[in-house]
Amino acid sequence: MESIILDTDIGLDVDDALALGMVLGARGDLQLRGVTVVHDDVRMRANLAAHVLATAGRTDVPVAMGVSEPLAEPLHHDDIQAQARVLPKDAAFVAIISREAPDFLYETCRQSPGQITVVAIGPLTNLAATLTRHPDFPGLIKQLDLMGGSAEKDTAEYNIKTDPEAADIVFRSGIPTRLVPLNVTKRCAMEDDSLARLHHDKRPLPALLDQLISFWGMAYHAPRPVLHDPLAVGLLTTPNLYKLEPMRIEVNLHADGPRGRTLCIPDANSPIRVCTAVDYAGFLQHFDSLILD
Ligand SMILES: [Ca+2]
Repeated sequence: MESIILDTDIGLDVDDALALGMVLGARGDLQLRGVTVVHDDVRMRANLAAHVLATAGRTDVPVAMGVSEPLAEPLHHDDIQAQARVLPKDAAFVAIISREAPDFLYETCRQSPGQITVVAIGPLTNLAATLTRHPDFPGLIKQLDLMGGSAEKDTAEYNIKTDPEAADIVFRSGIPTRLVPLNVTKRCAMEDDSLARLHHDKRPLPALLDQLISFWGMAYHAPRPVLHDPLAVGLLTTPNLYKLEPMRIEVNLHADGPRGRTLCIPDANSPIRVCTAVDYAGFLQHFDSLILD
């Protein structure tokens, strides 16, 4: 059983909710110790995370609000109203705690040193804040699994370009890290058959995920979710499907180039392992087995 904290920018793309659904479906393998939310409207994101958890009957999982503003990049506002339409009026969202995400991340890892994996599927601002506030954090966390960056030339992926300085702090921290980059994740979309099965699955959590996909799809004219963030969860639940290679990552912090571009350089001594290939068919089957009936 692996203990995890999910650090997410749930609310913009729908893949964060699907990643959370996958974690909840993997109850036998993953113990979810908490959810932390990051970037922009963290109150709305926390409400969404708490609502997904409550729908799955998991009000025992604490939700902590994190940092809204990137370290140096100006804040751009994510339009997260589409998925927020699912939120019940006047809900109490009892799982939301008063502690800030960076302190929650630190304290939870300190209670179980060397045992907790943080799965980070949003901009890395919360983790950078944790490292800045608590310099002993790298010795307490087990590992970091994240979706972000790209190994393609001159590509600045959303999570990194939203806060390049935070990503740079995290990549230099020495924390053992596994990373699934955009060039790998963008080829993995939910299939029609899975979407149809989700649509007809009347259990509360699948029904909510179906509704989130529907509102998101209407708002962004998107035909189907791409499973960027669920692929970061799969690193723990089906590691044998991934090919990983040690690399160091240099984040472009300059205005040109473009800013937030990641250079992945093979380096046998790096604590970071970058995914270069996934068995997509195997992953889609695994994803369905956790989400669907
Ligand atoms: Ca995300």
